[in-house]
Amino acid sequence: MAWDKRADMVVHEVEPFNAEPPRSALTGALTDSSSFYVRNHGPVPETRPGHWRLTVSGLVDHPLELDLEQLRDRFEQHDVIATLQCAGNRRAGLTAVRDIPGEIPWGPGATSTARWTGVRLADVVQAAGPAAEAEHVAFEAPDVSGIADPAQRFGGSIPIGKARSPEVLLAWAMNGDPLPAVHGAPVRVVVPGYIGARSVKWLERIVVRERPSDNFFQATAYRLLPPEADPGAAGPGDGISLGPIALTCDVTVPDDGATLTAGAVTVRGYAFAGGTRRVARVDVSPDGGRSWTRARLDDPAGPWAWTLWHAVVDLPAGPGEILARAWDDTAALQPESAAALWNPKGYVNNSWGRVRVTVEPPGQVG
Ligand SMILES: Nc1nc2c(c(=O)[nH]1)N[C@H]1C(S)=C(S)[C@@H](COP(=O)(O)O)O[C@H]1N2
Ligand SMILES: [Mo]
Repeated sequence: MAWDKRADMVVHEVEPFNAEPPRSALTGALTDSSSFYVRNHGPVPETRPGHWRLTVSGLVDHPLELDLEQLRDRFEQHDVIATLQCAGNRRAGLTAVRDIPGEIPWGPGATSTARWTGVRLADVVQAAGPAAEAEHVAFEAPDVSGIADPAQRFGGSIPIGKARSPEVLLAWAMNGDPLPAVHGAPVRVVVPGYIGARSVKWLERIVVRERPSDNFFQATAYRLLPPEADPGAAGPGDGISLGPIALTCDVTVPDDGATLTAGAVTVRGYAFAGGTRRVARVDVSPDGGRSWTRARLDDPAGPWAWTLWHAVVDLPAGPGEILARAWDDTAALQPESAAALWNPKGYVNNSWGRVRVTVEPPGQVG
């Protein structure tokens, strides 16, 4: 498998490489790097660590240019365990409602969790001396994407308040190993709690600005359009900008389409609240929503990591659906139906988790 990924990765596109692990791979607190989902908008750029430079410019008193060694030497090193999640995670649930041409029908695997090592973006921005008018921090990468017309390099931005938060890293290691090329080597941004698109890979430039980035992937894409909008006609500023992730959860075990035996089964899954919220409760239904059982929540590996959960439920015989729904610590519950969430680019399907199962009656003894 390309890019050192596991053999059973679900490959949506070979070039650019876009792939998610099977849902059963998402049952650990950390996702090993060979299972971690990949979301690319263009070809993986060739970057040579020795030639890599990071510039910090824009509304700063002291523009910086740093090589990898200087970045590591000048700033304190930190570890953060963070879940990344694509805004298109679980899009397949929306595509099932109504077709979404030109967008990848991600299952529940466009999310994964790793331990990231690097320096704080806050420290680097502080060293550059941000001006009083600074409101946003923009990131630019060298990979060129034909999704934008004309083709454009990938970029995005976050508000300066988030950029100053200690969890946001410029990371060169993932799960204790050097960052793999496909995940952004030599250095990527990791913005915990925000949609994956803001965690810009192959980072080359940081620009401190008064306004959000004008990059296509900030200004036009990764915005939630109303259902009647024509996505081809959408321009900069249309729709709702996506930043902090919306509360979501899904089932990782059993698999969608599994055949099981009636009786006690353990249902597992992940839940993620995004932003600065926490997962407070998860309920599981073995019978399409007629009855519900409170799931047990594992302690997350850190404040920016998903919450894994499991519940033992009594599965009735017949074709059926296992459902899962999460609450966060503002007592907000996920929306029930994907139909109500349908939007032309297929972002933020945070409806209840659902797997279809066929359940056979217990076998006769003897
Ligand atoms: N330079 C660059 N950074 C990028 C992207 C990209 O295409 N190019 N994709 C973004 C999106 S949409 C997501 S969801 C995450 C995925 O990170 P991963 O591929 O390491 O899982 O990277 C983000 N950073
Ligand atoms: Mo994404």
